[in-house]
Amino acid sequence: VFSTVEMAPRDPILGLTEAFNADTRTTKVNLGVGVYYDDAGKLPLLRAVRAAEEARMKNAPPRGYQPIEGAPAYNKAVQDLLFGQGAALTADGRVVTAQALGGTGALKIGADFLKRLLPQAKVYISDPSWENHRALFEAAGFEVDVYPYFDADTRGVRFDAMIAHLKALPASQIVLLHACCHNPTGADLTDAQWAEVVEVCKARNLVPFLDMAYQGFADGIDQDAVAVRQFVQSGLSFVISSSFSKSFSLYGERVGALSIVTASKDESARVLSQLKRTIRTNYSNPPTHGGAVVASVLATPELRSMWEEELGEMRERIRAMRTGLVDKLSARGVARDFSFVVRQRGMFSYTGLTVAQVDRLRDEFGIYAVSTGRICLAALNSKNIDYVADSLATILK
Ligand code: PLP
Ligand code: TYF
Repeated sequence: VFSTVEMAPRDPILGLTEAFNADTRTTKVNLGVGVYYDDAGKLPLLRAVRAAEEARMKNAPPRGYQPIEGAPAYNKAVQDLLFGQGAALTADGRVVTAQALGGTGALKIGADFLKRLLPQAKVYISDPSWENHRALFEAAGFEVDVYPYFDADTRGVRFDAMIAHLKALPASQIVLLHACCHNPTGADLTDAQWAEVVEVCKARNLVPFLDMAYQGFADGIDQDAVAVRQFVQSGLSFVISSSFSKSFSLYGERVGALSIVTASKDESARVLSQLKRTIRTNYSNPPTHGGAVVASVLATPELRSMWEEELGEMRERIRAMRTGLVDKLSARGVARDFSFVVRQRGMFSYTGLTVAQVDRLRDEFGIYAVSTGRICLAALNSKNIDYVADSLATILK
């Protein structure tokens, strides 16, 4: 039966890591995958996570099935982060949250749920977007199209074109928006621009789907939730996928959530019942450990402040790498203006490097970037930044 199976293309980003791992050069640097490494180049295990894990293991909890939508304490903690502690809409029962297998799992159950509700809708993603967005919504049966987003001249957002495009969409179309720290470009909307997007979504009766994979990586937990909070203010119903992969450095534990903001408590009950059906046919119920650790960190004041401090350290370190890289490039006489790297937010920057330059970086210097020119600033550190700056200066001369 399998003799006709053809080789599938590799994931462009994860495939890069395979090539990086096979590279024997000791100076190699992986700026490809979106993972936060500390200044020693290691994937951190956060102190708050470790403390919560130790406490949990000491209690040796049984591993029964979780509810289909995950643990209530976890889902409540997710809501408090997204909407703010004690938000009115959570108290009013207007949010349905289900623990999911990372942000990707949240997108998947969100997509499956919406496909049954709006079988004719198209999904609009930013141009460009995270590679998996298109693949995932297409796999759920949707046709996927793009709205203008990145401006290669300013390395910011083509906001007028984006708004014009959204304004021209028919009602009930699904619009996927990066809530903060846009992947892959690092170009985010301002608060005032979000207000306009919210306005258009409301006027055009669009279905906003916010993807929040990097809360806390731009300016702070509440500051990065500005888009979410503005949508709440508008009274619109919308969907959010969120992830703790980055903010808790729990990538492999697969901890995320899907939250759906509805018009009423009664609507929430019906939505939850349908969402549970979607989850049941995907994976039945989510795993216990990662969600329990996150919930306990968020609910235990000492661990919570420890986590906020560690998240702040990650955010500040990325910022320092952004300014460091820009300064070092200019110190090396690179004429091109890279100041946009400091304006961009989160882990990534669309650098404007060409495919040929990316190839050269890899072949000559063992520095891996995505072929689109995307680099992950969170992979730079005090030991490799000079080497990266030297190499970039060489290929840009
Ligand atoms: N959405 C965006 C924009 C991402 O960059 C990522 C990155 O991993 C995800 C979703 C997926 O998150 P997770 O790794 O938790 O599945
Ligand atoms: O964009 C990134 O690098 C991260 C990690 O299929 C990632 O979001 C990349 C590709 C993928 C899953 C995760």
